[in-house]
Amino acid sequence: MKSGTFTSSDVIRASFSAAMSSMYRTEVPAYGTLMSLVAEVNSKTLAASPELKDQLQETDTLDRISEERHGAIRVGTPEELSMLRRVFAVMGMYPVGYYDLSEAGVPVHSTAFRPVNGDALKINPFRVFTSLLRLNLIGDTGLRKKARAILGARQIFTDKAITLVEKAEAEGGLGADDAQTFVSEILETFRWHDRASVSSPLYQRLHDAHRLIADVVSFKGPHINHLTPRTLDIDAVQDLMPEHGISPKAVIEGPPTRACPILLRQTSFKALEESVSFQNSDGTWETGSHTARFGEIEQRGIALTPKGRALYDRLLNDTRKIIRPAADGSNAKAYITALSDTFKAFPDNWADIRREGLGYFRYSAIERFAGRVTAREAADIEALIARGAVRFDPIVYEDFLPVSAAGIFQSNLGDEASQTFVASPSQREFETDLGTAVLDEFAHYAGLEQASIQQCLQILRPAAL
Ligand code: OOG
Ligand code: NI
Repeated sequence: MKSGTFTSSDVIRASFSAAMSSMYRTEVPAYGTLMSLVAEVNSKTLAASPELKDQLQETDTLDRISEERHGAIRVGTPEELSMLRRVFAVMGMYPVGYYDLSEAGVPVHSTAFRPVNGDALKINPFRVFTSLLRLNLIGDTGLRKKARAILGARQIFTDKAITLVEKAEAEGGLGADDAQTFVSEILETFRWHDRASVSSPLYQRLHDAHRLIADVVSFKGPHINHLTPRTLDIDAVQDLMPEHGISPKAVIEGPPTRACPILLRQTSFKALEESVSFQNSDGTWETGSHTARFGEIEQRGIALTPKGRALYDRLLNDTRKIIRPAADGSNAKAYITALSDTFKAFPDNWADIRREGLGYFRYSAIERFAGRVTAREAADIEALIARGAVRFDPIVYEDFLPVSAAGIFQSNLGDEASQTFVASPSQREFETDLGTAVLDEFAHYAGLEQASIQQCLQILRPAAL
């Protein structure tokens, strides 16, 4: 097949994200409620701020503003992870970043599969935060062996899905019919199974080792555990959730409310207790419950440089030394106050954030200055900014935050005391299991910034040079 007849990977991703959304809204009605609330708050926010509306009109697709931005899954084996890498590649999604969650008491490490280039992000920014279970962090060797055997015996992809991935790899893409079949076959992998593949006593043992182990090992597939639309006012949605009959987690993860948003703020409603059945050894089914699926919202700000990120991490740490948010919300107010106070040390205007090298910016030349700056100015981005010939806008952070991710995990694993593991980041091992290296997000943002500077200098360079 000629490449011109392939469906673009961006289109396949958009159709996958829409299919996931519709499946999840049917399976988890509270998620549908959250989606409506987000859409309502977004349209109110836009109506109240024509400037924001204009700005978004230029950079985003306004009519899709409330659509899903990410989802998350957890897999059990290196084989599952590396096959997922191949599946996501068909949809133009590549692994960016390495997140070690063991430090935060969750026995997984993760990456995010996402579109990388600007155009692809604009067409559809859907990402999947993907975690690999680390059974070797579990002390009980007997249970570990059992879990490995169960995971090793399951096949989370349909035969057709595998065939189509192989076809896409061999031919360089999928035609329209194949693309459509691919999306519906892949959807099967993320579907909920209300029949567990383990007995009730074994589920209990896995659950006692860690709730997450039970979630990954006990089912036929890695059900999507949440989807996350974008909100333009996360504080408003957090406050409104209870009125709509959904119970939000105690506090919003990430930085406090700011004039200049940084990184990522996210919150979720608590995972639902869902009815499942376990097969007894005599073949009969026994009813029980499992808690895994929830809904989340996100609001993104500027991508920070390593220096900015170090400041963010330090301030978050300092806050947590004063007060740790309790899962039941009892100290939420005090936590928010402490967080806002501590973050006063993080500059809150774009000029200072830029001057201090804390964030990444996209520079653009003001066309009417072309040919009207001196050779000396044209070689120096700072001089061009001072002259008003170049403007700068924040580059949006498209990735995730391990402490926030752990907070999201934790709030959905129940309120019981969290477990501790020895922090053991192992990016090498993760990449070996994945079958490739993950993209370094800092290098990526720095590259985007640098390219925008080069382009400005090029445009504004006097003709004689
Ligand atoms: C993933 C939690 C992480 C986020 O937005 O930080 C995440 C999970 O619970 O599997 O999705
Ligand atoms: Ni999430």
